[in-house]
Amino acid sequence: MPEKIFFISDSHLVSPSDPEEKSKYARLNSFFEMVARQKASLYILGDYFDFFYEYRTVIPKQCVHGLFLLQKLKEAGVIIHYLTGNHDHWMDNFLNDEMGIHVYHRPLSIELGSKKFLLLHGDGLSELDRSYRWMRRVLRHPVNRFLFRWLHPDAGVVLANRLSHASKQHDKNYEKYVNDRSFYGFIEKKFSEGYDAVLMGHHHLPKEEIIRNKIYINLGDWVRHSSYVEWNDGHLSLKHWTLE
Ligand SMILES: [Mn+2]
Repeated sequence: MPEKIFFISDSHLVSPSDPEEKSKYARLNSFFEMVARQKASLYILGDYFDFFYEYRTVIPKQCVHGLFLLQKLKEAGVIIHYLTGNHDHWMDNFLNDEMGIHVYHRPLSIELGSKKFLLLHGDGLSELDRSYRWMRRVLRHPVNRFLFRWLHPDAGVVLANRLSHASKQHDKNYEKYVNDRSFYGFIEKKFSEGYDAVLMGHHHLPKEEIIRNKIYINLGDWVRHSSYVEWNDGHLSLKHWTLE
């Protein structure tokens, strides 16, 4: 049987007690059940959680339900790959070591059939992300990570949720990316380096474009679109999940 693979990005999970989250958890859960039934593999291209921080001993409560969904997938035999996004700068080894999820902190190159695919989250590529680039340096800086670790988690998580909320305001409408082509230079460069397809997320806008016979796909998100990509029988297709 040919290999089946699914790709998703940007579910930005927060606590399921948040009323707006209810439908998202239900949609993801039924999508994951389908992935498990198909015995497929799953690539998550970042920002699965809206906030994730690895304390040495503490898991933020608001991540538990999302981890539980991943654990169910693992137990069903699904191989999960996770590429970190701009909400995952503080992810270390927990998913890898304790849950058997393959975590990558860099763009990932894979081969399917005879095609070469580049997978990445996509943050910082667009000119519209320029102000974010310095923030990324601040967030990733080891001294800041160290300081954050020594805040009591109740204070740290509240602070992080505020920051995340602020960055959401900043990204208020992802529509800003609709006509943005400032990152296409990067994509074209990857095509000339020999990639046949580039898959990324971050823009929260599902999009599929053929450029010189090669494919650029933005996976969209699970906040509004429930969009995903399926690799089946040698073909990539961008689809939308509806509750079963
Ligand atoms: Mn993102």
